[in-house]
Amino acid sequence: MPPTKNTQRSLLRSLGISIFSLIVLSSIESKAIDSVVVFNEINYHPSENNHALEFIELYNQNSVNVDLTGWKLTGGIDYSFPENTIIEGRSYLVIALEPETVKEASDLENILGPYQGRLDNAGETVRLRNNNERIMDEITYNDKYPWPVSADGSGATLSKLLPTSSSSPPQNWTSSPQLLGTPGKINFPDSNLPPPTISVPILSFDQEWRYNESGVDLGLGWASENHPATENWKSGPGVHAKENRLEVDIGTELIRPSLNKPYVITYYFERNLI
Ligand SMILES: [Ca+2]
Ligand SMILES: [Ca+2]
Repeated sequence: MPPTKNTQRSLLRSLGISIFSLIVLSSIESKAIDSVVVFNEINYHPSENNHALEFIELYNQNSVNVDLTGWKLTGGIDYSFPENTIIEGRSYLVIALEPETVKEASDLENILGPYQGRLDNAGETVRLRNNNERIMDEITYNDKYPWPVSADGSGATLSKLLPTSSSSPPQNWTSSPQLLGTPGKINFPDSNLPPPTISVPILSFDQEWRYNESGVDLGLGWASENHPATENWKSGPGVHAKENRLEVDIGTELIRPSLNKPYVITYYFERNLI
């Protein structure tokens, strides 16, 4: 959400570090929006290299149903969710390369697919996009450390330890203790594992950001849309500032508001943290 006018005015008078605080606030909100339906289990390299058993399991971290109509899986594979595809709150949905084969090998009835392409045995990136093409979740798994190597061809699936965790850090994943994993079901129902301790840097100063300093009010719903590069949406590394007394290097110099027409009243920053 853009800051109010009063907030913005004080922001512009203060040091650039205040602008950086705005960036952090924007990113937290962005993550909260995007992290509802996530990858939870991936069978990318079934035993004996039997590709017919490949599948991806999604989990809805929210308590309300999510309509996946028009959503897609992209990257290493391609799949478009048909109309009226609902993933229920706190529930799972499986998409397979050969749905019938996975149905026979498990006791799960509702399996979507087939998807195009195959999940690379050595690792690749898979994305979940909503009907606005916005990336809702992303994973770049690998068959080498720090990813769990035990999920590479043993028959055990790559399984997330906690369904409420994010998909990017390899520390959040392990291998399923059983062949073919747990399609459509919680990965570790009887586990007494303590929550994993994970240290993940959320941001570094020099990461790339998309930003808009046009001065045009984009309205309250601006964060729910994708913003490809345009004249108004530019990208540049942090720190974003108009300030010459910072202790860190300025990666992207913003327009001095007093020189801008119209006068800039709101800056927008966005970044996909998944
Ligand atoms: Ca494969
Ligand atoms: Ca599962």
